[in-house]
Amino acid sequence: MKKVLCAALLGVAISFHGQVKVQDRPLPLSEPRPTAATLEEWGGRKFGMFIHFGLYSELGGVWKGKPVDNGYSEQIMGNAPIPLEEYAAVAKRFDPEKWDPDAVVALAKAAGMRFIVITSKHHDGFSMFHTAQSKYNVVDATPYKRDVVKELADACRRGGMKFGVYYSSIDWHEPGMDHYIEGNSNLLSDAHAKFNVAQLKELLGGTYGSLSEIWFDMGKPTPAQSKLFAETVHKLQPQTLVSGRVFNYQGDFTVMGDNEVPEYGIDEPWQTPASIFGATWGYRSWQKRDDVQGKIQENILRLVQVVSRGGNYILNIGPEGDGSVVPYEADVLRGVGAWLKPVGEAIYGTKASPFPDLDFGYVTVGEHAVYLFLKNEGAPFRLPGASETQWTGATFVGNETPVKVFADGADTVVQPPPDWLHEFLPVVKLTYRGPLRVVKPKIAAEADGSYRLTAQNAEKFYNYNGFGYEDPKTLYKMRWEVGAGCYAATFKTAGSGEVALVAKDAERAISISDGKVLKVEVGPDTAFEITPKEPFLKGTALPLKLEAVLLTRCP
Ligand code: FHN
Repeated sequence: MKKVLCAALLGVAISFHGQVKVQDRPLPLSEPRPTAATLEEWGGRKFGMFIHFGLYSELGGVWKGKPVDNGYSEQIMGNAPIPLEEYAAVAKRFDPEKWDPDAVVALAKAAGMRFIVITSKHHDGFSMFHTAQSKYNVVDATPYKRDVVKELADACRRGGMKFGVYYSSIDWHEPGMDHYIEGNSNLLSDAHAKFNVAQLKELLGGTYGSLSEIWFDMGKPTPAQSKLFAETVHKLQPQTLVSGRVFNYQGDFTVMGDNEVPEYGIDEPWQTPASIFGATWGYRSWQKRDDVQGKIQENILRLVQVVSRGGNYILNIGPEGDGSVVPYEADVLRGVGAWLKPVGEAIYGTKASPFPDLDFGYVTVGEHAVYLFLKNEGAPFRLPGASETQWTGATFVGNETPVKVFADGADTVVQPPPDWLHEFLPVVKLTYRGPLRVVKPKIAAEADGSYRLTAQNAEKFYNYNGFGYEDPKTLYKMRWEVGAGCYAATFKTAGSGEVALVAKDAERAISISDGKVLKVEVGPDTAFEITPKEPFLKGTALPLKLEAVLLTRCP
């Protein structure tokens, strides 16, 4: 009864072993928040367009005739540095008459992107929307006089494209905040937090329609300020996702570091933001742009890596000061789209790979199908631990060429026909009936059948976007695959505390300290896991440093 009640209250997770267990992940934050269906839909979009567009686009990474190369070009004000009045004067000539929002939406579609997020205000504090909070905005301060964010929101609505905005919590245009500090981790005054809330109300009040996400970025808000920002968004639009860079664990999705593809699976919705050239997001007139094919392939690979680990990929363009899209960037996007179009079923709406890292490439999981993205010629390809799945066939996606699939021990072997590799990253679809059963490889046992579990050989799980940009992640779960049976577990720890031990069917709360010995049963389909004591909140770290757990067989 207790277990059923817990499962009902906390939700349940079905593991790839086909088992139902109490949810071993953080509890959601305060309501209202986006529903599970919204999160699922957001997670299924997989590929979107980021746009960094602002006064800095007009400068194109050049100040007083010289390239400024000591940081991102959208931060040229801080990098050059440019005095506030001189930077603000750029607005007088910012007239992006070639800005064509419908063409931008069409380009996103050609790339296979399913959402667009544009900078409504970057760190320079210049608003690209018609705010009533300051005249320092694109309508009141430029010859263009039109609301760029609104123009794009309307084009997205016309084109059936999801739309969101980037919002910098810091503002170099504010007195006392007018300079770059390390990590962009400026503290926010109460007055500035109020200013942000007033702008958020404008952005979410209806003028810009329903926002799919609001991409908070940077600054070092207090926990109360982060909560205030997230609550302001959700009160107005409960289904708008708040990015993790609102910090203090208040976001609805995790944001990786810039251009970072994580090495770990992550147990919550997440996104990798990427720029076409890692050194800038805003337009840089002097950027050397060559090898467009290489750039296309680099971005296809990053998209697939992110999707195979369960995330969304948002790829940036930096329009020029006249509003035009850099032709090279458009070519890269179209190139990715040309690859993606015939294999879209292997990307959109898929789930993360249940396999450990695979030498041949990447895997995603769809409806009764596993997709293999083949990086190299090393056929045949092996899927470890999947032989208990009832495979029903395999073909290349896009051209339906049949592929052989057969079992070899615990491996499933995939053998394409001779001369199969004609294009970059082809995709094979393996269909199956019933559940997808994948037995994870066990960690190596000692000669006497015992195990030494350490942080090094654990599968680790993190919460991201903690207290600030420099403190992005919290280790909250460690998991080890070991043989089934009864063990005496001896804990070696620095410190002591209460944790939950998940070993067979359910978790149990235990106090552990150095030298503690406990009897543990591990089931045939379960792993040995340590998490904070349940229920725990997003961001709760393990309360102690676990040096090792020695598992010796019961007599
Ligand atoms: O400081 C910003 C940067 O200019 C850019 O907007 C990126 C995009 O992820 N975010 C911050 C750095 O991570």
